[in-house]
Amino acid sequence: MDLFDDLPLLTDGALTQIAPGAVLLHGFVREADADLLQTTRSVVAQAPLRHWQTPGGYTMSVAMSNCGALGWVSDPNGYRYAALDPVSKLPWPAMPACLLDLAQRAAAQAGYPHFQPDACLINEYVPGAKLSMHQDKDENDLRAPIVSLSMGLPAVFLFGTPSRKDRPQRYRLVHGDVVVWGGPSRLAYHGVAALADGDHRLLGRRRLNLTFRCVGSA
Ligand SMILES: O=C(O)CCC(=O)C(=O)O
Repeated sequence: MDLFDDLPLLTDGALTQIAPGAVLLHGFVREADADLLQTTRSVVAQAPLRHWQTPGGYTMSVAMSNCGALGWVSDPNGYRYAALDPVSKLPWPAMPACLLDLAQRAAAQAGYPHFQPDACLINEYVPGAKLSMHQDKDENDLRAPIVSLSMGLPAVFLFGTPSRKDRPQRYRLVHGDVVVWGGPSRLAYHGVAALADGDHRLLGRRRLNLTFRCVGSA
């Protein structure tokens, strides 16, 4: 059985409310996807993807980089945002205007106007890579939503509630989909199941995810 047989397929332009304050914008990026990818490639050419160590001593299966004023980093001392890339000791590349514009348009469509992200985490998944259930809670400003763009191979996104005890729902995310969550779902637990193998027309055997956040000042 195909991994996704039990998940509904929706058409571009459709919007699914996945939880209070949380929506999936199907096919939000229908055009200019190659340009967005090229822009992302130029960011990771400056700040290469790398596998962070977790505070528990594990190496993450997802490779990560950042652009924007602040970047999410992890090492045995903990998770945090940093203005400098700890590998190069340089500031993260600036957030390209087309990425900022995409994040702001998606947030507005989901009911969050005035979104001003200062951090964009770039996640690269290869087959088998996954992200365990977690909350995004390292940001100082929890009023702003999270905006998350999927490109490349499809993935199963797990989205729960702010309570770890609640069983998450599963959503199929394909190239061009955007998920936005905030308000009562801002601290919802979420994760990504192990990526199934495949061959995407632009990204081959990979999935890229761009997660925009407003970290804000304390
Ligand atoms: O890859 C995704 O779709 C989600 C990424 C995510 O949950 C995160 O970066 O916190």
